[in-house]
Amino acid sequence: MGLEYVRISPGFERYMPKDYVDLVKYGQFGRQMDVQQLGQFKELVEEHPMCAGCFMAYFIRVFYAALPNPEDTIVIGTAGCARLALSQAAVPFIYGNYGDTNAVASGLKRALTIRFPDKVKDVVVMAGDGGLIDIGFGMTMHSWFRREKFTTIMVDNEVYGNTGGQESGMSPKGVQLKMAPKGKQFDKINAVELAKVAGCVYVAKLAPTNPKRIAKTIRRAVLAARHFGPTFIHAYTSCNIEYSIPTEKVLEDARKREKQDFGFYEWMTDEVKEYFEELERKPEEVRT
Ligand SMILES: Cc1ncc(C[n+]2csc(CCOP(=O)(O)OP(=O)(O)O)c2C)c(N)n1
Ligand code: SF4
Ligand SMILES: [Mg+2]
Repeated sequence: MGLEYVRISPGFERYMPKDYVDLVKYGQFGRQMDVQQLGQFKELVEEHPMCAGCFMAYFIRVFYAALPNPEDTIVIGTAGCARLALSQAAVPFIYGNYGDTNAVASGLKRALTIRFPDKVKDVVVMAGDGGLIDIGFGMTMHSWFRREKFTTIMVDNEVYGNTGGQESGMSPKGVQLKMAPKGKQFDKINAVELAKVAGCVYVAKLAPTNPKRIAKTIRRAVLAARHFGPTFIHAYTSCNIEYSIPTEKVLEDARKREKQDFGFYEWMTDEVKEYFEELERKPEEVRT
């Protein structure tokens, strides 16, 4: 990790794969890219085996473009659709057992802090609704109770997508799914309020309708975790397959869900607010 590992030793450029040379020359390492320039720079994730038109895949693309220091970031994932793309990105990725992301991230973040006391190393968990709020619930909550300094991003497609359509605690009440034909009997869990009472210092909820806002939210969550404590983003990332959303209707669906359950919401402690106000006056510190 770090720019010194990413850069190619002089004289070795012609022996390295072209994709890697391009990544170092035209990519994000050591630079802050504007998400609105997507398509004009070499991205950290360019290929993935997720379903065509999957909005979770789009969200992951924006996530990588938004990372403040990708060369010093480790991403933790678990079973579920997201890891299909996360494991193909040019950022170190750790794949734990299903549901244990926040326990793995806690240990990793502590170890990195001991190993690199003078350097910033960001740890980001990205996992599904099933992984974080159902099966991994205890580990998610306890990482927040302990105030572990990393970011948790829940890619909420309101279903167990990767295993063919079981309902999760995040599925909306009443919804019928392939493997939950009777319909969901109880309300969608309020993950944002849980995160606030459990000790997160920055919490946001969004639907992926505005890439600039997604990028800003991700950067804020990573920076706040770096300095203050656990941060959480609850992102709606629809599942075309299990909710039968045709690709051309994906954005329309996101706008609809935004009006219902995913209106943009951002909450932070006073300390974090002061930090961002200060940072806006001195934006060069974003890449500290
Ligand atoms: C311990 C364990 N239990 C169950 C599974 C099977 N499994 C793999 S993915 C998954 C559901 C994923 O749902 P979610 O976390 O919401 O992610 P999505 O695929 O919807 O993005 C399950 C139950 C597993 N891999 N490991
Ligand atoms: S099953 Fe759903 S969430 Fe998973 S890759 Fe396909 S569309 Fe995306
Ligand atoms: Mg899911």
